[in-house]
Amino acid sequence: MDLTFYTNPMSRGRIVRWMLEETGADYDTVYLSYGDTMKGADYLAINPMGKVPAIKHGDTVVTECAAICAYLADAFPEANLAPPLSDRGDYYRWLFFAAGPVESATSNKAMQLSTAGHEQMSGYGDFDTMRATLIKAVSREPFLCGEQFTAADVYVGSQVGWGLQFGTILPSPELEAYRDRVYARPAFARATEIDDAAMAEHGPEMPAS
Ligand SMILES: N[C@@H](CCC(=O)N[C@@H](CS)C(=O)NCC(=O)O)C(=O)O
Repeated sequence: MDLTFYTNPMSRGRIVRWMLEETGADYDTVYLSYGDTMKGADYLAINPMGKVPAIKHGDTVVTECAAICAYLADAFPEANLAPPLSDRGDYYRWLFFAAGPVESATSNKAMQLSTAGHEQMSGYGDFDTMRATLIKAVSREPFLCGEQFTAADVYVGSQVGWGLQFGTILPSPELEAYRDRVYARPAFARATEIDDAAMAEHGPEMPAS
């Protein structure tokens, strides 16, 4: 089955590139430009949000990084990136925790938005509670589900790594140690090399400094 990856090298697409490299699958990459081909009719037919990343596997389209990571783990079981069906509690829990509470808390932090006074209706309550919960999750060693590295580590590890890099998550020894453990994966190094190399041709234009 054909597998196509829609991305821009400066985007959350890096998470999916890492996951694709973990699976060992063959795939084609289609690079899209911000505000241009990303909002063109051809790509809007794939993702009406006009956002990257997305994948097309045969006739199946998947968007949303966390969903793509979970889908690829199931589509390529030989890569062993999902726990057995009977043991997926932590896997689903932390994958969805990162896609919902962590993603919205870090985005709000970057935009200097606070949930103060609205904690009970906010999906992540307040930032510090989200962070303390994340620290507990990553304190299980070596990975979120124990010995097995899974798609949840690709997604949660990316959220942790980006949060520490961009200052939206205050460091802690547990978060840094977890980031180092997951970033040591050879597939992470391969994915980073591919996307770094694609930056000159396909990345967004940077303002001259
Ligand atoms: N919830 C989506 C977020 C995707 C997203 O916001 N992508 C950004 C790049 S990191 C994008 O494509 N922005 C372009 C735009 O909105 O025009 C996911 O997890 O995949």
